[in-house]
Amino acid sequence: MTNFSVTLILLFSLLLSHGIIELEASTNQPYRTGFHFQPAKNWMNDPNGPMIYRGIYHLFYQYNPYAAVWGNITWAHSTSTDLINWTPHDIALAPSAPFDSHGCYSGSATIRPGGRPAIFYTGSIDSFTNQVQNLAVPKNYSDPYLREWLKYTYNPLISATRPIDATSFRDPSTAWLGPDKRWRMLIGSVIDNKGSAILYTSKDFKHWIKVEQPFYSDAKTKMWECPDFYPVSTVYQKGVDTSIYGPNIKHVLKTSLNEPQRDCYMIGTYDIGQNKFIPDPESSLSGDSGLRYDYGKFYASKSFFDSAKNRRILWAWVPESSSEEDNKKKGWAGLQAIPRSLWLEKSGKQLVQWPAVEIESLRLNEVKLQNRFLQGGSVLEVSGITAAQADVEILFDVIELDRAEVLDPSWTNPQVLCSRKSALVKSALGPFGLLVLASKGLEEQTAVFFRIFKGQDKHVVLMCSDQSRSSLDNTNDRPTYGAFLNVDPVQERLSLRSLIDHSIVESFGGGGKTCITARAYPTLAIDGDAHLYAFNYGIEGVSISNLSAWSMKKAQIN
Ligand SMILES: *[C@@H]1O[C@H](CO)[C@@H](O)[C@H](O)[C@H]1NC(C)=O
Ligand SMILES: *[C@@H]1O[C@H](CO)[C@@H](O)[C@H](O)[C@H]1NC(C)=O
Ligand SMILES: CC(=O)N[C@H]1CO[C@H](CO)[C@@H](O)[C@@H]1O
Repeated sequence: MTNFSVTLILLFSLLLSHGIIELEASTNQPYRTGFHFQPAKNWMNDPNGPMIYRGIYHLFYQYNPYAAVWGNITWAHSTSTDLINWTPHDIALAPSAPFDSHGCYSGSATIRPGGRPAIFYTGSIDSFTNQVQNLAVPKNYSDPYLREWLKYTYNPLISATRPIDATSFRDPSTAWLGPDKRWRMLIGSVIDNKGSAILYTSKDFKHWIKVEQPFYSDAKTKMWECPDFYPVSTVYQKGVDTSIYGPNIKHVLKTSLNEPQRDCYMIGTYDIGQNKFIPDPESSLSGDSGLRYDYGKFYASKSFFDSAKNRRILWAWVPESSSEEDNKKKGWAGLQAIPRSLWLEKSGKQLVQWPAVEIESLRLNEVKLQNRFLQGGSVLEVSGITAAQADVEILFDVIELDRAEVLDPSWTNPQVLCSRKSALVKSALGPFGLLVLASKGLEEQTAVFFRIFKGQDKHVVLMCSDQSRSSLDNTNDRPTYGAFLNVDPVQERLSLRSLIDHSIVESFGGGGKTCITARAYPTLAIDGDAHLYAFNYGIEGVSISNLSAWSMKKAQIN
């Protein structure tokens, strides 16, 4: 971190003492969030065991109580009534027994019949990180905050058996109950170099039997972390309980894959008799067309069914892009993405995600623009909001689609295409979009934008998030992310929403069909010095048919 913050603190106290601005003076911690969940300090990674119990939302998460780096892993615990404002509780699970002496790793909650929650988590049992699976239950079911958890006496309940390697055996999923009254649960692994989800079944939740063949495995993947498996409705956007099986249902299987970290999913059919998942023909984990929840920084996600609002909510860890040294200096590392509702898109070929509606209660001072023409090479400032802590929605009208650049058939990898054609590279239609966390002189900016190409038989929309100029401090990782967006610009206007929060930008293209989350650590575009612009660096003009931007209130994030 740099020493300009001292100057800023002086400036802020000066302004504050004159009552000129009311922005929170967070200048010594310019990268802490205003409305994204994070603990007061130290290291956080995977979300664990999200659930709703007696009207209270619970989020547990992987947490090191002692430092801003990974280690000594426990389950920290917070609760909320609105998914936005959170109250911290004591650590729920910490290493204490031979079956978790070296760490309480990730796991999931299951609501059993009668509304009784239970947690399955991975225990690390030695310095080689050999792993087993353990059960914990609430000490007092009458406490809606579920503040104390009891580890089951007969843990571990599941240990690795050949050919599973106990160092690659973790992250139990939420369990589901089949029509045959047997519980089922997935555990992530890699067997014979094939990334795998292993299925276990149980009659009583305590004695678990491994199903011989993997639930699903893929030789093109390595270790599967945090498998998630759930039904989605083919007829409406509402979520359904994890145990639902029957007509008008498809299933989603998600895995978290490393190098690079990414959360990939497939849509398909669940054959409960054969204990197998059969992906739809066009659904695959690998290759340029593999589906991801988010094409930026977004890992180890976990979903749960919110029975109070009949929706499925997705949580995910958003790691830092700064150096470990910087993380130690700032005293914390890791954020959670804004919880998202998710559902199956009409085509049945992909999911759609959208920030939980509760987040809109933080919106303040709407600024609106309508029917503004952005000619090629122009930038338009959106002023009147706190641009470092904001929510913005924009709808573009593209008129001259005929002039779109032809997509070279070899350009199949959208991330490579976004890197090659950064925000500064002009084409006929695009880049156009938003410059967020931007400094006044645009030395710093995170560009979230579209580019339209003419494909074989239809137009192709590329969505990019370019961090290459997001910080003047080049010790930060500043990647460019990209994905294709399945919207036909002839039929539909292009929409983009970005949630901007000091060091994180979560962007949703086409109403949530393509999502990209990025981290940025500006040195100039901090707090009151952050700006927001709409831009069009393409040759052809585009219109902003609609733009709404809001300052966001601070949430109680812990
Ligand atoms: C259980 O929780 C309820 C509600 O918080 C509380 O009234 C009760 O005293 C608790 N019971 C025990 C044994 O702690
Ligand atoms: C602009 O946005 C508002 C609110 O999202 C919507 O009601 C209105 O129809 C939009 N107008 C146009 C021209 O799209
Ligand atoms: C405070 C504490 O318990 N720290 C421990 C964290 O883990 C390392 C090794 O993984 C131990 O050496 C520390 O004592």
